[in-house]
Amino acid sequence: MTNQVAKEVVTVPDLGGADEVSIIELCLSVGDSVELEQSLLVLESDKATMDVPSPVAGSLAKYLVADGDTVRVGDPIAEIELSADSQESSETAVQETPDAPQGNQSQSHQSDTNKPPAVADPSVSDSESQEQIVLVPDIGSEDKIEVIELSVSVGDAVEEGDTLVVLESDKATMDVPSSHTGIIVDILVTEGDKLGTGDQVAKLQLSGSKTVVQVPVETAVSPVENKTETPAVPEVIPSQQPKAATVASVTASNENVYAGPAVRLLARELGVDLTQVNGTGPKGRIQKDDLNNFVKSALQASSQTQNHAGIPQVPAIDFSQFGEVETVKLSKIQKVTADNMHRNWLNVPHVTQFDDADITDLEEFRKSLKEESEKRGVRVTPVAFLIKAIAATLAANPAFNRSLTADGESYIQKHYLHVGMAVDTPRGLVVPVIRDVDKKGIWQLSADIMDLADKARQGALKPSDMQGGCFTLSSLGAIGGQGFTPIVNSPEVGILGVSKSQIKPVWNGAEFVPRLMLPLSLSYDHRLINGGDAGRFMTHLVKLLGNIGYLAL
Ligand code: CAO
Repeated sequence: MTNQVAKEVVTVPDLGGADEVSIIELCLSVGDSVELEQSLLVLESDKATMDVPSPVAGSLAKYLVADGDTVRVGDPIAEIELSADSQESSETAVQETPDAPQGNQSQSHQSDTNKPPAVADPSVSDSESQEQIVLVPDIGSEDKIEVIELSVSVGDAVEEGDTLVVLESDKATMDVPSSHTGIIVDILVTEGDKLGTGDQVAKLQLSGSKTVVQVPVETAVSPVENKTETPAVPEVIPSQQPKAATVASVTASNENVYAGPAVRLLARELGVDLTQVNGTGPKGRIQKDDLNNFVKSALQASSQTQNHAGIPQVPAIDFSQFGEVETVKLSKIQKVTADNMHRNWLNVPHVTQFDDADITDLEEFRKSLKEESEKRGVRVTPVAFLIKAIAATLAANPAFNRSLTADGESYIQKHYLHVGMAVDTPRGLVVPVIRDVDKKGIWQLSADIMDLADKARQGALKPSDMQGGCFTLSSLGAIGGQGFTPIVNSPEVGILGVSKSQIKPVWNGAEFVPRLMLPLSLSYDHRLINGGDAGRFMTHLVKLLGNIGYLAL
């Protein structure tokens, strides 16, 4: 038993003939967990791109190279801290010391996986013919693999390296590239055929020798569901194929996507269509960062669409061109209010209904309370009567005391009567809730109004003070105005806007008489409230305010 963490140094595997290659992408960060066969980095020669998969599972201790470095076969490239499983299985096969990198370790592990064989059959040529037959190379298995795509047609001009057909097993997708430049004179397979090593694929017409060539297979370790892979020029190595390195997506496709297996795997996991992603790597190769940036901007675009519900955004304007300006940050309350208003405006189909309540008698009665109000230290304003009348009207019109469920399939009928009251504060608009209004008299309600309005202005309201409202009152009476259309405070379904009372001439059947009239505007959610419901609500409310004796009943 040892407490030491075993490590494996991964080296550059056999490059299939390439002398030196550049590192064009480090796929992981230090500390990342590494799965067996997960791409550690991407190498690129002048002809091909190769992902170097990890020969062991564990976590990335460090990279021993940097992006842009040039490396050769056997150069150490990364150090992996082995997981418990890897340690057990590596007792015989893996060297644990970082000081002794083992150039073939990767190969020993790789041999377990579905890879092209180490050595392909040599080319066979006939210099007297103009034709060349392309064969399936050594696919490292006795099994036959299905042709899933014919990438060319008879008559097509192909260049050396162009993909002729794509094969797919349950573990890998392989492109069979053309070994020479020429014209396709015959395709010797059809989609769905099962091919094995040495089977004929296509016949080329070319000027030169007749050559029967076994070309290397370009393999992607992970299954490639997205067939939109990429072109690049694959390296043709008649005598030897890459062993440990997995040649990445250097394959042709209609959509011209060029990305490595790690990026493709991530794209599949995220559901990203790689044809939509711009590659910023060499030859337009899609890097992990390209994918990340694509996802980020897609999320941003989607959140903007949600915020604006598909409505074109107001263009940003530089107002300083018209005169002196300053930019002031919104307070938290202002931002929350803006979000809530926008959400409610967009979600709730609003209708607003108007009426005037004759509060001549109400005001006379309220003024008669002045002396007692002073004794009690309570200020009684029309708002206390409005809130009391709203609760009574809600009780008589329960349709206004409902909320639609989020799925729109049901409504919640509330059997309590809590009324919210919009309060204008220097920090912004807040709506504290007066609870159980039906159980309180005008004195208590007036005290509650004063208390909550004070707390609101001092910023001392608790979140619970602003929750649970059934309906909202927005009274601008002390400020002014003849009427306005308030926005429903969803999930409530109704809100009453109250404007400044005025003496108006009212026809009593015989003559015009001066009466104190209070303008009311009732906005409602037309999903749950019909015009009839609203008409009944308003009529009931106007009746109560016109004769507060009813409130005592
Ligand atoms: N018409 C005429 N006068 C009115 C009135 C009305 N509809 N409502 C209240 N008043 C008078 C009262 O009679 C009182 O005057 P007196 O002291 O002479 O009797 C004075 O206005 C009281 O005003 P107030 O604002 O101090 O107290 P209030 O109880 O009327 O209102 C509150 C309390 C918290 C509702 C109010 O202060 C407030 O903040 N209103 C703003 C609500 C708002 O911003 N709504 C918009 C939301 S959506 O944008």
